[in-house]
Amino acid sequence: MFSHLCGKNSLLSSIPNFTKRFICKSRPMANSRFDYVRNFEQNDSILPNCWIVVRIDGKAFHKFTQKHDFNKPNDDNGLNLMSYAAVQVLKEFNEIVLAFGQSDEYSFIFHKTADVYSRRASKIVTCVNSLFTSSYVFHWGKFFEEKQLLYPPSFDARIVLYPSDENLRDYLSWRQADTHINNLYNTVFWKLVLEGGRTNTEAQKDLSGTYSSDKNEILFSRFGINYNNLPQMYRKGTILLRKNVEVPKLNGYQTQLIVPFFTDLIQDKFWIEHPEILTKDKSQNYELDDEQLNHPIMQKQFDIVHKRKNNNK
Ligand SMILES: Nc1nc2c(ncn2[C@@H]2O[C@H](COP(=O)(O)OP(=O)(O)OP(=O)(O)O)[C@@H](O)[C@H]2O)c(=O)[nH]1
Ligand SMILES: [Mg+2]
Repeated sequence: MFSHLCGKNSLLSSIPNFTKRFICKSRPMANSRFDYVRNFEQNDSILPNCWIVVRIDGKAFHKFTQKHDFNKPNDDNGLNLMSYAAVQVLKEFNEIVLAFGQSDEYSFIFHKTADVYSRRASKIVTCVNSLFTSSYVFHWGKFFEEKQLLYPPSFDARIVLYPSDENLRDYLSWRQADTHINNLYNTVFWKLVLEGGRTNTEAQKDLSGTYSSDKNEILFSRFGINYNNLPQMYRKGTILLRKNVEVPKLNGYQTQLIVPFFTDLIQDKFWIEHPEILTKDKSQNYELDDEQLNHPIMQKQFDIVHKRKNNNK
């Protein structure tokens, strides 16, 4: 609309840049009698200096995972697709210092100093959720080559503030403890149903009122499974952190990537080993272990770096 005024050879070309920016970007003056409705919009800026947690959770994923024939109780491709969708969110929002995922949920932790969208709650929660959801759909075929996506999945999302580092650590410990409780239950439940000849209702009854030790015992004595030997990803969930890592086959080239960890975050050890989460210092140099090197979400990030490097040649 203002191009004749603001173009390269326009009348304004001799005016200083900051003045031009003002003239070209300022809106026309309020001239509609409907303008007052903007005053109904609420300011939903959240408190400063608090950790911001956005948690997304799959809507009716008991049905979604059934319709898409996910392995029970854990489907590696499904869990890795969740993590790869989360990687896209971390790449977009550089103030996220950690993400934690399990089952159909992911929590994203923005550093307490984050200034994302001037800390407007609905803007943050909706943008994180929609990027996560669209990434889940967009990258589906990379994880399920043979399986068609039958209908569009959706996720709910909430935003929660934690005023202290201790509260934040307790939040993450709560999610990780929940991962263990659910996974132990689901592992025994599906063993009883799929291999123990019990119906869903019978298995549910078998497990009602049992303690962890009872479930471990059923797994060991009836199915020869030592729960502690099951993959850490199932028992502890997936933690995503930013790290400077060496990209294989590039002569020692290092770059920042999003690395999955399958480890305990309840004890102090994790927080001592990764101090940058709380301090928001620069990402540390990190040497990937074999599990991380071969993990699909690392492999996909390496492919992107390789492509970028090849295109620059
Ligand atoms: N088979 C299988 N199911 C999974 C997997 N991950 C998540 N699920 C299913 O997803 C459900 C997630 O639990 P909830 O979030 O409490 O249940 P929901 O059905 O999504 O319900 P709402 O979140 O309330 O909409 C689990 O109970 C499982 O049924 C997986 O790897 N394999
Ligand atoms: Mg759910």
